[in-house]
Amino acid sequence: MHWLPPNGALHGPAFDHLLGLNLAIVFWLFVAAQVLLVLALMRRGAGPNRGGKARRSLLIVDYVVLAGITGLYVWMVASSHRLWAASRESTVCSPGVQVEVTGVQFQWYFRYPGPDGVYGRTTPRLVSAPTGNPLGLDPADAHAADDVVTSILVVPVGRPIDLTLRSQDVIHGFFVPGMRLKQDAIPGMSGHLHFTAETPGNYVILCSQVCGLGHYRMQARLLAMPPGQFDAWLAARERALAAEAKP
Ligand SMILES: [Cu+2]
Repeated sequence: MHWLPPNGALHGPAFDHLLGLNLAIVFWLFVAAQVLLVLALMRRGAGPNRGGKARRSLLIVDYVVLAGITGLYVWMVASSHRLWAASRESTVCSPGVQVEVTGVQFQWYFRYPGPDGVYGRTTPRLVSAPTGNPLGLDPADAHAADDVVTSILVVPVGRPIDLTLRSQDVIHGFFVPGMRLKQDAIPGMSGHLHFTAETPGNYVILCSQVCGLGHYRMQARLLAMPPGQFDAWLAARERALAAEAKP
């Protein structure tokens, strides 16, 4: 659909098709409701209804139409569920890329688990953005030493991405229109979101929940790049981390 932002995700065309289909169904239901309304008004204007015939037409308008619309909505839910569930299963096939997304008033942070593949422990009392530890990484945990924290979400194209969504304070809405992704980040819970980027480029990341006074400026950037370039980028970040850690 021409009025949607350009799509960069593998599941995008299926999502756009479903959106168009749902909008078309709702549009024609609206038109049908208006036609029924006008017909009912015209019949009422034609004079008093007569006994059994009026009851029969009421039965058709009330129950048959109601059953039809209920069936249609059930079908709409069932047909969209597969697409919805595919992006929210709790596991992702290897070699997937793991990234943790954390919403904080009013900023998004992204964490890569590093070569060990395990996210290090975080502790709320260690959270300190001014000293470069916005997620509260615990230095006592060995897994935390190689965790790369960034304010831009860099992903490779063609590889499945497994996002773990978290929030440090209030409910934030992780929203990437160009990747057809939208899922809330809820404090105390970690949700999953899967996708595969297909087109390299820059995509805007927004917050779709009104999360406070600075909500309007809660934006970040998703950068999709070829896999080789992504590996080089991550390796450079790891080297910088190792150099920083050396006394
Ligand atoms: Cu927010």
